[in-house]
Amino acid sequence: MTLPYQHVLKIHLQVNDLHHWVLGHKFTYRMALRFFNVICFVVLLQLGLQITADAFQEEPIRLSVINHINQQCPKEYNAIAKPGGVLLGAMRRLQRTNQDFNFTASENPDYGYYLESVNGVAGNNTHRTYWQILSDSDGTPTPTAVGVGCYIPKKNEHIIFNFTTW
Ligand code: B12
Repeated sequence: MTLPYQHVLKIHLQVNDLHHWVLGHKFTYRMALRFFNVICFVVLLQLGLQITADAFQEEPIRLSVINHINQQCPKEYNAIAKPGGVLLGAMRRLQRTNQDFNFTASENPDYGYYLESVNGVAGNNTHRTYWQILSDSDGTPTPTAVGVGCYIPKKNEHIIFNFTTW
């Protein structure tokens, strides 16, 4: 049976061995401290660079939801798109981070994603209603030529989801 003081002695001897090994290799505590500082500096530098790179990887866009049919107040959101990324990505990101915005979309084999509903209001074939997608970059809202799964918004672009009839 090993007594507790024997354990302490064993650890002490092992630490001593390590200390001798360290000294034998001319590796002082001061050097260890300097090494630790360099590691910390490199890690912090990398973290800083990563944060800066991420900031450049984001393109803000403005999303408006207009529903005159149900006499709802227009809503506006700030969303983040990736450079060259599709509108659907920015919408999904917004949905994850803002409880006030939600949507559903269905996949179409030919044209990508069809925007079915926004904030709980869905288009309806009987009533001939749908969510029109408009881009308002120059003050004249214009329907996009493709759907949310294919449309690539530009930085600071204003996108409008307009509930209307066809
Ligand atoms: C009628 C029509 C509509 C109607 C569909 C109503 C209905 N339920 O019937 C309405 C007005 C809703 C519509 C909306 C849009 N449309 Co449209 N539409 C057409 C059109 C003229 C005929 C489609 C059709 O009936 N085909 C015959 C049936 C039997 O085939 P189908 O495959 O079942 O058709 C369905 C799909 O086409 C789907 N659909 C219609 N438009 C769109 C758009 C997208 C992005 C998706 C995923 C599906 C989809 O709805 C049809 C009925 O279920 C086509 C052009 C054409 N000549 O094909 C454009 C067309 C498909 N639409 C187009 C576009 C861009 C849109 C919008 C994105 C416009 C906008 N900026 O708002 C929106 C969709 C918005 C959203 N909520 O996602 C483009 C798609 C181009 C692309 N490469 O993505 C097309 C090709 C016209 C064009 N050349 O610009 N559309």
